Parts: sequence; structure tokens; C-alpha cells
Amino acid sequence: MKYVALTIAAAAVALTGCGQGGSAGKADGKELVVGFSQIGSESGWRTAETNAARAAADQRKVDLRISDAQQRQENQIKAIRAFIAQGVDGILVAPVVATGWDQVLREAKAANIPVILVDRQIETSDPNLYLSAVTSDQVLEGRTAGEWLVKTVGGKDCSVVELQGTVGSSPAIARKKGFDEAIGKAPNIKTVVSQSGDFTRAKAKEVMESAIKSLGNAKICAVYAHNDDMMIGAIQAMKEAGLRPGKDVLTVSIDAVPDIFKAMADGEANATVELTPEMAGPALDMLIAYKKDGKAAPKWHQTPTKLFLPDTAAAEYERRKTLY
Ligand code: GZL
Repeated sequence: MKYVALTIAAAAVALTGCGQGGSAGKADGKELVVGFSQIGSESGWRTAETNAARAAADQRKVDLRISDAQQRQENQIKAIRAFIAQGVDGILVAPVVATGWDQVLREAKAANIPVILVDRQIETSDPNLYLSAVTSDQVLEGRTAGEWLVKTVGGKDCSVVELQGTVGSSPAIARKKGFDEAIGKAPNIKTVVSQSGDFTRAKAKEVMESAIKSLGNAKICAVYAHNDDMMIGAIQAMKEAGLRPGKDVLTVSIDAVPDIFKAMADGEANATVELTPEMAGPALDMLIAYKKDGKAAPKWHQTPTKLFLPDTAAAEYERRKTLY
């Protein structure tokens, strides 16, 4: 009887693909199958990260299966379950928000499929649910932006409009924390409007338009956006309202995408903090080392943070426009 039961179980696995890690069929010439639950294509940086992930996978002979969640966590959870059912060798996740991942990560662990977080962190009761996280120090990004503003503004009074990223995402929480820490040391600088633009140009333009209307004649001294795409939207809104971004209104944002360098070169933006889109490469290297040799991975692989100003904008635009 036992033999019959095992045969039925094996057939079930074969039919449903509910295999353990490593049972997914590899594409020709590939050595590993990895699922990537990507957030979406909400910004230029996100698109660059996806493209960089494809290139990194090709260089490493990894069959990378990318799912686009259109910025919805439920789509990411569905995609992760599908990767588990396919029996992939590993899963990369860029978690759109910081909470709500424990259950699906427990399912991946039960299927013996390692998970690596890329670009965003999660809040979890059990850090062993993921092998590693490849992210920047997002608090440092916000602090770097805030310290630049404090230094640039000096002692004069300054009202700031803050365009936050996706509500509940680790970058939105951390970038606000770091920025607030920095400007908290300068009593002359105050955030007077702080609202989510969801990391998109369109939403940020709307938020900036309503901020300009609500503030009336009160001078906006600076805009801080959690990513460059939202700043591009805000710049459009300011210009349409007759303001001069980069001149009368200081701007600082994060990502270092080509379009912010173009705005800087045109005198319409002042500063950006770089976030590399090269997140999947280090993640795949750790995954391959873990799968092949059982090599432990650090819980956090930190990517660099760097401030860029208009003095290098033209050169940076030329250098980056082919990369994005
Ligand atoms: C930050 C990343 C953010 C980018 C945005 O690590 O998650 O998401 O700054 C993107 O451009 O939408």
C-alpha cells in the first residue's frame, strides 16, 4: 500500500508542479531557474532595475522568470506561490510594502526555496524567512538629501514640500526618517506639506499642484521627493504655476536617473542621491553560491549612496542615458 501512495504522491507533484526547489524545467543552456517578483514599472529607476536583472541573469546562465505586480502586493504573493509551484531554485522579491510577507515566505521555506529581497526591506517576525537583502541604506539616502538642503539653505526660513513614496514601503518610511533627522537640526527648515506621490510622475504632479494651491502665496523654498520621477512631475507642476524650480525653489530627490540630470543641466533641479539599479547581480551571486556550495549569505548586502550636483549633470546625463 505504501508503494502505491508514494506513486500517487509523485504523480501529483509531476502534474501540479508542486515540487521542491529545483524541480522546474530549465531553459536550454541555463543552470538555475529563478523567479523574480518585481513591483512594476512605476519609475525610470524600476525599469532600469528590471533591465539590469535580465542582463545579470544572462551573464550567470540563470533562467530568470520576471512577474510584474503593477505595484500590488496581492499580485506579488500570487507570483511567489506560482514560483513555488513551479519548483524554481530560488526567488527574488522586491517587496512593494514592508509588511504582510511572513506567510508566503514560510511557504517558500517549506518548499526549500531560498528567497532574496532586492531593493526594499520587509518587517518580519523571522529574518530567517529570507536568505539576504540587497538594498541601499534608505535612511542614509534621506539624511543625505536633508543635509544637502540644510547646508544649501543656511539660516534663512525654508518651507518644504515632501513627496513621499508608496505608503508603507520601506523606502518611503526610511527616506522620510533620514530627511527628518537631518532637517530636525535646523529649526529654520520646516516640512509644510508631506504627501505620497506613489513614486510616479503623474501622481506627484497632482500632489504638487494641490500643494501649490493650498499654500497660496506662501513661498515654497524647497521640494524633497523620495524619487526623481516624482520630482520630474513636481517640476512640471511648478513650471505650469509660474514657479522656477532649481532657481526660486530648491529640489532634491533620489535615484539619479538620466532625466533628473537633464533637469539639472537645464537649471531646473539641484541635487539627486544615487541608487544603483544593479541589485539582482549581487543577489544572484549569493543565491548561486548558496545553491552550489551551501555558502551562507550576509543578511544585508548594502549598495552605495552618493550625492550628485549640477556641476557633473551634463556628463552624467550623457553617460547614463544609454544605461536606462
Ligand atoms: C528604492 C526603490 C524605489 C525607487 C523608485 O529602493 O524601491 O522604488 O527609488 C522606485 O524609483 O519606484
